[in-house]
Amino acid sequence: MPPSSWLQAPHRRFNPLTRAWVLVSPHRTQRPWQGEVAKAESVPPIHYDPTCYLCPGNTRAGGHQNPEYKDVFVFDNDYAALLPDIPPLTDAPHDDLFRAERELGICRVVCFHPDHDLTLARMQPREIERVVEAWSAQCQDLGQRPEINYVQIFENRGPMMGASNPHPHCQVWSTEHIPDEPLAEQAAQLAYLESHGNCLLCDTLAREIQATERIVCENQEFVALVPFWAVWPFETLVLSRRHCGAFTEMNAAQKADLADILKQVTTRYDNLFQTSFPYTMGFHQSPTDLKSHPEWHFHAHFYPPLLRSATIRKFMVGFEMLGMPQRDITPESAAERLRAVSHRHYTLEK
Ligand code: H2U
Ligand code: ZN
Repeated sequence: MPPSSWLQAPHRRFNPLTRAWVLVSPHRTQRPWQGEVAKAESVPPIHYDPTCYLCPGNTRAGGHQNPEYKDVFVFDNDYAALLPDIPPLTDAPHDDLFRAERELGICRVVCFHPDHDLTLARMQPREIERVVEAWSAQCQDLGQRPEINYVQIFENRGPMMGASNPHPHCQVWSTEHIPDEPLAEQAAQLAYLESHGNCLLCDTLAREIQATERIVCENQEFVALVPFWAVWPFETLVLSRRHCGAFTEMNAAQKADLADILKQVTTRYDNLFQTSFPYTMGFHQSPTDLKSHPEWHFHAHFYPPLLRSATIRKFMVGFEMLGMPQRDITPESAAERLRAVSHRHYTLEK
């Protein structure tokens, strides 16, 4: 095989952000598929659902009543995975083999909009900007608490990703310890800064802009791309053009453009298979541990499970569970497909 054909040959790619590898098998995209190809059924919109725990004015499962909110509404999770006020667990095992320690935290839910039927893709940019403002305010509020050292914001979109409710919302889990994923990214970014004197993601973005083939969409402040090392078929990384560490460091222009790029990415996702595209999305940013973190570059990860249609998903099983992640379609062809679909939401075309 000539050396230039590496893109057609099975290969592995390195993710410098997590320092893990992904196996790419481009030759397998030709293999026959006899599985299901059905389109997801569309259901008529419900703007207010009297049985929804998140709709304005309704009573939540925990017994609290939601206000008649008009834009964004934040509340403490009624079934929080973490609690802010537990004493140190002095009786917990703490040796080389069995180790447990306290994890303090605060969990909240952010309702994006009173309309039960909306999604980020179909909200107005100004409305998404209010959500960005709310995320920033949450980071400010939670981050200033001495017991909180990391604020993780994430959205589970769609039942395929385990979202418990279609009402547009996300979760905020803030913790005493930095969780494993951002911790691994922090170590890699710090090591890169120390060895290269530059930011890892600033350098990555410069290379991606030069290469162009993995870029999906962009605006003045942000670029969305399928990273060279993407694991999920249509995974994207949303990178701030400026070296900025966290929500709390963003100016008004950055917040407006973050709202815009989130709408652009989610619209292209929905248009790909003409469905409300499922994903887990979240932001990675510097910890709130009062230390200086010049290594941190703010970004969002979109991890969508769909592979071939509105119902056919990629499973991380078998070799992926026991060996390492693997993908068939290349990140370059995934980016090409996301670029090729309209920037206008398909529901507006009808
Ligand atoms: P997910 O859709 O990503 O599961 O998020 C919904 C969260 O909302 C979930 O963590 C919380 C659940 O605990 N929730 C409440 O706090 N109160 C309710 O009445 C319903 C759901
Ligand atoms: Zn609702």
